[in-house]
Amino acid sequence: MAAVIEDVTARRLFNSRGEETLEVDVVTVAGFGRASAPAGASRGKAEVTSYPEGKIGLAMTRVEELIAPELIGRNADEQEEIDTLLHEIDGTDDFSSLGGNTAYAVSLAIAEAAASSHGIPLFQHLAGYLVDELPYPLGNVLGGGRHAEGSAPDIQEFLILPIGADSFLEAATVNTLIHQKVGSLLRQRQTGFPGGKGDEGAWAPNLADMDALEIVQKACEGVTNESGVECRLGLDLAASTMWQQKTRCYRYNRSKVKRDPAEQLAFVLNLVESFNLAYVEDPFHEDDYESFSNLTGKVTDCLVSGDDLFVTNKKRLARGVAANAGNAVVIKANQVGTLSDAWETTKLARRSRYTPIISHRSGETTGPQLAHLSVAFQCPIIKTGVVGGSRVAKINELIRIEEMLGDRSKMAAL
Ligand code: 2PG
Ligand code: MG
Repeated sequence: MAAVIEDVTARRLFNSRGEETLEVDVVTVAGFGRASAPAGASRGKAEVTSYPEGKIGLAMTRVEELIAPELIGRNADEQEEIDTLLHEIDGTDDFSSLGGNTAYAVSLAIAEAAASSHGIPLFQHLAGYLVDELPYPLGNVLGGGRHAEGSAPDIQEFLILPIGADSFLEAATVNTLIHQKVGSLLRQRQTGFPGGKGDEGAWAPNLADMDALEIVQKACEGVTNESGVECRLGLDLAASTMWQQKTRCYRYNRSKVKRDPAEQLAFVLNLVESFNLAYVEDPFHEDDYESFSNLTGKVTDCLVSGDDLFVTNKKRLARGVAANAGNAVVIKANQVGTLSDAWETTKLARRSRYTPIISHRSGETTGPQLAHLSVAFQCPIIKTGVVGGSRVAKINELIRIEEMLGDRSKMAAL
């Protein structure tokens, strides 16, 4: 009885970019759940539709008029059934009637309300008592592309992965130290560096891609030496944002270079080798399974990850697995709408030996739940930024989860 739903309401509030977003409250007999939806800037074209045509206003009406009446009286423990019901109420293939973000906020608020009704943490409600692994935080320390403006680098995210950390707290500490060191190296290099940051709290300097990589490498090596914790580099090229269908080239605006798919492959391969990259996300545009496959066949000890390519969609991932188009997949539940959909894709990833990387969006809220999803979905890596309130909300929650697990906690196997 504790988790029987008594009320479902929605409100309009703001994400970290100051854009309007949706928050949903779910009240049960003995608990309460609240969840809000994030937003992407470099969105995959196969993602579900974020909001219906009428935006947040219509999404709120849909929660009130279509979703709440169906959910009131049901049990919030029935996550899968409720997620299926959201699909049925929506009635489209891409959540364009309710909005994927509406479905996501409802789905997550339901899970949160169920956990609260039973007085247990969200990750244990979703996955049970036995889960005990913490993910490594893949931290964004420098960036450009769609997440910044002006003459920031063309590449969207320069990432770090503290693979040698023994605990989540240590891993998070190392990431903050590297973020700080990148900042001081930038100040040394550019007198008058104004300290600007992009959407995810990563530094957004006036710098070319290669110079940016060298700075992050230097910071990473410095902190690795000082702390004794091995740390490696990664990139999210978000290549769909550079791809020009007309000329069939990737256009690097800042460096004024165009690369055709073969040149892009050679460029990325050279970066992987020269900087010993542990992680490369979206090195090619979202329909180029073939280049993903070529790169995957050529690298060793590097995760080749699809974000815009797979959009957390099980069918697209299955196609990728068949084509050997990577060895890792970004999991963003709002790309598919519900927790159950995201979990299905995560399970397929694991069965196919693809590393699932759970991820924030560039426009985030301060909701901490991504931390719980990372542990419950047993993702060995979480991509959630290093600094900024909405990023630290997830990092700090993982520190709390690690404390909660006590002696049982361990870092995931990479
Ligand atoms: C990405 C994300 C998050 P966005 O491309 O991986 O870092 O950006 O949310 O803008 O899609
Ligand atoms: Mg990405």
